[in-house]
Amino acid sequence: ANYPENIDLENCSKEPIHIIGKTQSFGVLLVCDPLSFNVIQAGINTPEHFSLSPKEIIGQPLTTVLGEEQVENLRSILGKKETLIPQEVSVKGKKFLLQAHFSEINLILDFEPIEEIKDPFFFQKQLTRVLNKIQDSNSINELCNSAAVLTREIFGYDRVMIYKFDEEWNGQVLAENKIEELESWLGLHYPSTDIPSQSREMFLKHQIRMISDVQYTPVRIEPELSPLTGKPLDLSKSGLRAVSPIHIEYLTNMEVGASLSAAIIVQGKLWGLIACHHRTPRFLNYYQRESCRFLAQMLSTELALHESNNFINKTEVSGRVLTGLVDQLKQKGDIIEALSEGPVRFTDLISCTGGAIYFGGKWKLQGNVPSAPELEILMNNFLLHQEAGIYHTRNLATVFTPASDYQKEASGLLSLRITESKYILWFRQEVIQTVSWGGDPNDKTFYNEEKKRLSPRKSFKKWSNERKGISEDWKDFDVSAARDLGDKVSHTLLSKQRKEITGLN
Ligand code: BLA
Repeated sequence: ANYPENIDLENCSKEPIHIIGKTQSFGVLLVCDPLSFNVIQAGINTPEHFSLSPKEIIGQPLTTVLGEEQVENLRSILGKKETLIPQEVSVKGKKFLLQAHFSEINLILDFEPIEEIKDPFFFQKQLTRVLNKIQDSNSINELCNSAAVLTREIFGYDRVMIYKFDEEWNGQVLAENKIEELESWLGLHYPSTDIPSQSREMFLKHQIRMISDVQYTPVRIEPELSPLTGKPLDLSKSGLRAVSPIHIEYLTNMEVGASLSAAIIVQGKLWGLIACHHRTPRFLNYYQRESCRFLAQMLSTELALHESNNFINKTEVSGRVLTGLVDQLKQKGDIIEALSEGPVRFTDLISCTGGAIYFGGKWKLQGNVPSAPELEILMNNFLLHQEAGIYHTRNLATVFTPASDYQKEASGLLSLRITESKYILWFRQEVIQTVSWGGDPNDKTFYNEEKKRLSPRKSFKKWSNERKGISEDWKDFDVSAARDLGDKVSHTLLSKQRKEITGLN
């Protein structure tokens, strides 16, 4: 293909989705000067919602839309800094939910039409059941399944998925609940570029995103630049923010008519999403969206609990191994011997297929590992240049090419440097995996001449490939076990030196 220069998937993360300058059409956006309360910008769909043309509103006092009393009310609420609490207002006899927030010095007002809510306590009535279901789960898998089922029951989308990110921000569908007609995407993988970094950051901050009608006509905001700042409006905090055209094309190719995504955040990090799809347009009002956000938070808390229990269990086991190693270090004069020849060995500390110790110019190898000369080259040409004392990878050959000679036994490496001439290494073998993707991630994108931009892949049909040269990944508790052993060995070394200097025993 003939790509213009500088067009590659990196460009996805440069899509300026926060200053898109348009809104979705399910509501109306107005911008006010917070001092005068004059309307300075407006979405051009005011006629549909307010029966007032943009000309009748822009440059006019906000009272033109809301009347004296409601504006006065808004003023006093803003004074109290309760900006994010939405207010029910009426415009020409029609009811709206008004959400006010600041974007720089622009006062942004989101208006969403609101109908009489049939059962305002619908979600609250489900709460006990939701909590019980979520807290009763015995595993992360069961938990994710329950969350998918509950989300679909309560919010009624055609397909609900629990989508989890990996370390490289690729993702996988861990759980799914859907209407029968749709084909299953359970277990499928998707590349990181499908949800670029700026979109993930937005989820971390705002947690929920509704696209109520994928086939909507984007609504322009007039004038384009804020008269207060002279810049495009940052719409990050507005629920009405229009959608990146690339993503609209993506959803269209997926035959999705509406989506709702809620962030799953574990220990401050975006762990995944509750991703909901509907084949036709679907609108949830603000209160329903907040309920979904809340459900995602309950799921997040429970996931954090499962993950930390897992961590505690693993560290309990490695704690016992470490105690054994420390006893051996106290008893034996030789550190290599203490770590590799007693009833407990350093390779028992961390799940691995082999290990190596380099101490005082000598190698001690255990299990299935590369040869000493190969390790010597790895150490001198690669490990010595790593800044951190602990280095790990599940894919050594991609960062250090000579390692492709021994990738079968050593795709994964966890390295602990005690001093420049003292190393402990753990290896993990290659695990060849068949990975199924939602569409071939290699031809996901092409440059669309007509649209002058990237287009997402057309097909999301299952596509499988084999992953080679990759081991099981190293977990936080593996790294923390290595760190603990490093501390103990350093301590032993120090006290030995002290004894040698003072001659005490
Ligand atoms: C946004 N991409 C998203 C979002 C999801 C996905 C969930 C958040 C918005 C939403 O809720 O719809 C991706 N959706 C998925 C995946 C599954 C799913 C993986 O259901 C799996 C089942 N996308 C591309 C390419 C680019 C791109 C090539 O495929 C860039 C060139 C961009 N995706 C992109 C952008 C957004 C996005 C810019 C942000 C959209 C917005 O908020 O305006």
